[in-house]
Amino acid sequence: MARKKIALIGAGNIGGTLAHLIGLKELGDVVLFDVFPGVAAGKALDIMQSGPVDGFDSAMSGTNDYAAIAGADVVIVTAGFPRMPGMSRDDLLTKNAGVIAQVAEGIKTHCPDAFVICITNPLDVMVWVMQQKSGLPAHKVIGMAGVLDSSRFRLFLAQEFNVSVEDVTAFVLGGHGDTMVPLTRYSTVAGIPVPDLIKMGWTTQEKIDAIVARTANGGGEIVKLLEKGSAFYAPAASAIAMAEAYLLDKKRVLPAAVMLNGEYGLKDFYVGVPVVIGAGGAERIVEVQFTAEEKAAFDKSCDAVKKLIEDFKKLGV
Ligand code: TXD
Repeated sequence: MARKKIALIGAGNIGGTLAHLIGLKELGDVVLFDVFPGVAAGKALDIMQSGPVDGFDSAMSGTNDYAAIAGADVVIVTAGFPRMPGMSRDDLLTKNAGVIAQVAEGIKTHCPDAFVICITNPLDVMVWVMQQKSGLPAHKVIGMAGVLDSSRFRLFLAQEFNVSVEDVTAFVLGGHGDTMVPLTRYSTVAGIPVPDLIKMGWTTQEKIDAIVARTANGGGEIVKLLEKGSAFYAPAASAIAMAEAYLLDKKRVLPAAVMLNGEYGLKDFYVGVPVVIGAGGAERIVEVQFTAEEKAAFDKSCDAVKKLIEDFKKLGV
């Protein structure tokens, strides 16, 4: 069987890291697409040259020609502009919506059967634009944010409890970042929910509140440290977990931005919820029962996403 083909649209920090991980995990061949084809080709060649050392054979190439993504099985999209000092969220929305519309056209023309994972910010709106403009079925177009947010949450919880990250699970919902909704009663250490761990004296509510706040600001904390650019190792690892779930039909239950179709009482827009990812794409949305407090937080998060979609519609891109 031929190796799988994975197209990475955007060969920046996340794009390059994605390509490296794909090689190391032997997930398939890679086409790196960027408006700067030299950067894409340079990274492709550099990573391929690590293959003999690390023992992988993935073929990698860089391009600015959409024809090169023809027949891709998976497309991961990071193309766009980062937020610069002085730029408003609306500026980012306008610029990146135009980029995503172009990318959607390229995918629609050259690989309409692909599974598409969108990463570009503002995430929940960009993935919606991708689905609308590409016309691909909604279960084949999803957004990465929840895996990253929950991975950050898991790390901070593991550090608080001094246990392995492997034994910590976390459950987050809602839009990416600020409005993320962590469900602590579904977040556990080896199956023991966080509220029980508070009762057991392992931690305090105050400490958990601080961890939740740090998680929601997880991206900002890194932007501040890096001074230029945003997080890329953990975002890339998160998207790879989603691609792997699809390519290997693992049916993993991961939080992702998906198109809701009546679930959680909502329709026709993307927001982060847990979903089963397998060979069918986003195969099944997990709908949990909220407490009143959780529902209020989720509604607030959805309202923030809806407001951005309304802003986008006014742009007429
Ligand atoms: O959880 C999440 N979803 C995120 C999202 C976590 C971290 C970062 N997140 C967002 O991902 C971030 O706000 C950005 O919107 C994207 C990509 O982040 P990255 O760090 O990789 O940004 P870079 O290094 O600036 O790379 C973007 C590349 C760069 O090489 C540009 O030349 C290219 O995108 N670019 C394009 N490629 C193709 N087509 C077009 N039109 C285009 N415009 C820019």
